[in-house]
Amino acid sequence: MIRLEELALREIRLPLKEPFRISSGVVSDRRILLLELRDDEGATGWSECVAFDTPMYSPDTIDTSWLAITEWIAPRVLGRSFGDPREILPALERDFRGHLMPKAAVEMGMWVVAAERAGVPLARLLGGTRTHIATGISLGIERTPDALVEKARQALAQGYRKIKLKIQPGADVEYVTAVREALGPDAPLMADANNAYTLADTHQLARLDALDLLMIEQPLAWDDLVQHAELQRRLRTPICLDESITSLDRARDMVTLGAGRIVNIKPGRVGGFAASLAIHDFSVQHSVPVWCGGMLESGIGRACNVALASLPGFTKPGDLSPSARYWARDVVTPEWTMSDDGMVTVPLDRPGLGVTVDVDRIDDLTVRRTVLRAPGAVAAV
Ligand code: OSB
Ligand code: MG
Repeated sequence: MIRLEELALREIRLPLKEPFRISSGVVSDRRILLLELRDDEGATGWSECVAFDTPMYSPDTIDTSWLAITEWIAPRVLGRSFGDPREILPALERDFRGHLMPKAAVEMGMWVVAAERAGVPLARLLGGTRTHIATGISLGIERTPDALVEKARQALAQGYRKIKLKIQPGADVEYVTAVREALGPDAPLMADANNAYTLADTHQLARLDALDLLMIEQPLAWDDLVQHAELQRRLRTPICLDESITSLDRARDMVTLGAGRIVNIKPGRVGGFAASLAIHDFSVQHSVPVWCGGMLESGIGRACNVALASLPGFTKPGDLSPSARYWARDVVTPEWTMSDDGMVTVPLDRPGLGVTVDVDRIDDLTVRRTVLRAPGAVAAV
């Protein structure tokens, strides 16, 4: 049983060490929406909304998410009893379209509170079995192939188990070829286009087949499945869907249509943990490999991703780089780290997120905060 008494929203600004460029936009000063939750017995938890500043990845943004939580999501959960965190998303989905990222932030926060209350690590509550998770890095678009080669070389030397190269027309075959030649035939490379192509580019994309990539992520439109199926029939390289998979239904459609062979699960994109678990279970049943994507999260969102990625079906390395790849200083202690052989350790020695949220640091970074309470609830002292 879980009953939320209080939900606080905060926006923090956390500058990335260097701007991250994808085909659809660039992120430099990360605006992050964090949630602090408290239940009727005083158990607390933190969660992160993965939306960006602008709708360049999905329709959600920081500002629309803030509005959606305060106006429509919080009133559906505050003061209401849920027997199981799996009941939360259905309650948020009824006659309420879209806004999956803020829905996910609240839903995941309630799982964190449930884990705290039960005294178990979040990874265990979700059904995770792995203690260490193979880690990949996502490299943004660089000005020249040489600049990308340098970054990729460093990543391989650091131990990363998968290197994802962001591509777009004009920065694709030449760039990936340069990296393949520099790193050798065994380097675990993949590409991510973030919707930069159309079927008219099939010939260019098929040239990537010669480069032996693990997969190509979301080459076509962000909400497409049918054209990806057409493209997959003409490519040897497996297509991995990211943006297009917003629910279990879309994962089913992917399999039905042959629109892709691998799924990138970002819990923040699909409405939270219950939907992620459903997609995971479905994918395992259908022998579809899954892995955990990233959204340049702070250490709080990263804790959620690491917990999810500990499930057995997450058989490919996740975009779970350590804190130091992104930030001069993270908002959790200890910060997230990676071993020399590219593994992140699942924190199983304590309940909830498994890391301590540095509230003083978050206070320093906060630019706005608002507290919502259940009807009749009393403010915490
Ligand atoms: O498509 O996975 C993506 C970052 C911003 C927007 C979209 C994506 C990404 C990443 C970052 O690939 C992965 C990470 O968090 O390290
Ligand atoms: Mg992607």
